[in-house]
Amino acid sequence: MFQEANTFSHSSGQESKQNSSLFMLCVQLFFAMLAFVAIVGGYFVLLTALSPIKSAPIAHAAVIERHVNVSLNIVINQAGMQQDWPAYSPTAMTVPANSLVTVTIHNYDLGDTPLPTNSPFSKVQGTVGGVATANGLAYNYLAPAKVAHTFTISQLNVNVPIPGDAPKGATYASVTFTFHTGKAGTYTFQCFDPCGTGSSGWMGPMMTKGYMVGTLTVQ
Ligand SMILES: [Cu+2]
Repeated sequence: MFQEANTFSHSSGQESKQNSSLFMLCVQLFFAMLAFVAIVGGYFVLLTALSPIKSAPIAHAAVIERHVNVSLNIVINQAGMQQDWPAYSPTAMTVPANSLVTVTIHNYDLGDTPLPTNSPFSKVQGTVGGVATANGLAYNYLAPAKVAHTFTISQLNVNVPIPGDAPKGATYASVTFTFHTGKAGTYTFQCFDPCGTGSSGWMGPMMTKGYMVGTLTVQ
């Protein structure tokens, strides 16, 4: 009995040594697993946190790739309209948001209405590349005296002066430019060249919807 107990106690001492190293091994394993979980978990947390940032430019680029073309005329003395009042035709356009819009304007109202010297509206602004093309030639500025109209969206800082000269034999001047639309909304496009009536040239068609003032719906 004593012997047994002694043996037991003896072997128990060995066992407790083994147990303690086994315990240490378990502790080490536990911490190793904890570290593993932390690293793997941390990786996925980081991946999740970064993924919107990584995917955002791609989504943005995909959206901006939408590219539409719109045609706009500047007409005068059309049936049913005030005599000698130039007008955009149409005066309502709808384009997609966050997109590129290429506008082609045919200006049938030839002849210039000079802008004041140093008018900011003689500069092309807010278009892709800061340029427009008139009758096949790129430009970023027109001499104030050589402007017939402008296509201006103040809210989007877009301004394109439109020449009053057509190529020989043509009945219109052709102007093309591209701009980015931003968020959806209702914008006004209008002329800032004093082509209207009154001593200032700012009355009549310049302030009347359906003439040199139009609505751009971005949706
Ligand atoms: Cu005008």
